Amino acid sequence: MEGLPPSECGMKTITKVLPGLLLVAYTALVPATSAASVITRTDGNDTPGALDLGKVRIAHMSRTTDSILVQTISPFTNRDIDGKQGYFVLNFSMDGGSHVQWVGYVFFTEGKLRCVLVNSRGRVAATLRVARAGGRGVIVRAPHEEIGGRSYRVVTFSVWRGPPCTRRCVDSLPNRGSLLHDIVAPTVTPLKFPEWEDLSEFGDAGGGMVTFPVSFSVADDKYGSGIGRWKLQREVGSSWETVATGHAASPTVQATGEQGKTHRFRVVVADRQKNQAISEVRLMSLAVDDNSSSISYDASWTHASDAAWYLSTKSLGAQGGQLSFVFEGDSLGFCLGPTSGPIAQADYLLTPTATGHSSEAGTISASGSTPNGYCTGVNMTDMDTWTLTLNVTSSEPLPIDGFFVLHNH
Ligand SMILES: [Ca+2]
Ligand SMILES: [Ca+2]
Ligand SMILES: [Ca+2]
Repeated sequence: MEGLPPSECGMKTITKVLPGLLLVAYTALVPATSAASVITRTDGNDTPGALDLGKVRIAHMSRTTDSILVQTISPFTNRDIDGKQGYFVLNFSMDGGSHVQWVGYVFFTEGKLRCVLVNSRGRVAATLRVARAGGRGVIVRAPHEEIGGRSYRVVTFSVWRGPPCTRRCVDSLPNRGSLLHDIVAPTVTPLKFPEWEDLSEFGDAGGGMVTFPVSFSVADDKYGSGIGRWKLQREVGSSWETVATGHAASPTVQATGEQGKTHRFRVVVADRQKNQAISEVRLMSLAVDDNSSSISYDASWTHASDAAWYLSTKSLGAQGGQLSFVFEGDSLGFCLGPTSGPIAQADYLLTPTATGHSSEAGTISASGSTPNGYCTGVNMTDMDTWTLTLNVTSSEPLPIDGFFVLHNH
């Protein structure tokens, strides 16, 4: 008997170890994020003068920079936006629209189009790159780091001090409220599976399949657009299949897996502006139940129902009783439970299929103080298809609840 090694791959970290047995692990992949939203708002012919606003479009130029297009209904000249007769204003709010943290002024002076970003104290904080976008627009390049690096709200204005306006005409877009641009992907907490000892959490789905709950939480940034949808996914072959989708912030989802297999799960979540994050991958190993058709028992065994055991089944082997179990892997966990009091023991022999691999032999035991869900493991030197032969040697019957089959190499 020895502890199972924690290495299925270099990035794996043990999260749960029972005596001699690794149960659940995860790969600590860096969550991936992506962004795709484009915010467009149009406005009618509602303001006199040369700078009646018609459209604003906010989009990602790259992962770190946005483009903000401000377009009028009619063409305007550079002279129309000389900063005295006319100019554009962009109000940026980083706190959901409660306050304006930065104001961008767009105007043409000394032969150049400029966008000056002024902070709430009236000081110039930065200059942003800006260019003409045809005869009716300007396009401002807004690096996220210059505007706070958070989801923001923006309101655009045009100011015109020429005919037919006697003093000045101001148009705003939108006319009410502000435009949200969410630039921050949601977050996902690590997936939680039931502990192996929580045996009642596992359900028999028939056909060698087991149901169990998966829990996690998703959250969007404070002033973001909110959670749009999450997908819980399980890897099947080389692709990810969606197990469940939803909107709830802290869901518990019933997932299904195959006895004797280690399954890989992840969550993909997007906010309402399609910023997407993919969680780290977490692994869930499911035991083979003692009731599985893959285990052969001789007539010395009795099989009973008991809600306190894995999938509500247990098998008791009388002295001299034998079972055999063929599996592929390089670690085996024997899951036992309490006896009527005295110690029960069995000898086991693990026989490899491949020539050149060594067999393994040993003894397992359980007693009245053995808790339900107790597992003890053995590591083999090689990955192989193994045949387990187990012989009960004690007069006290040996209680078997199931087996863990793991791949650690
Ligand atoms: Ca307008
Ligand atoms: Ca967000
Ligand atoms: Ca069982």
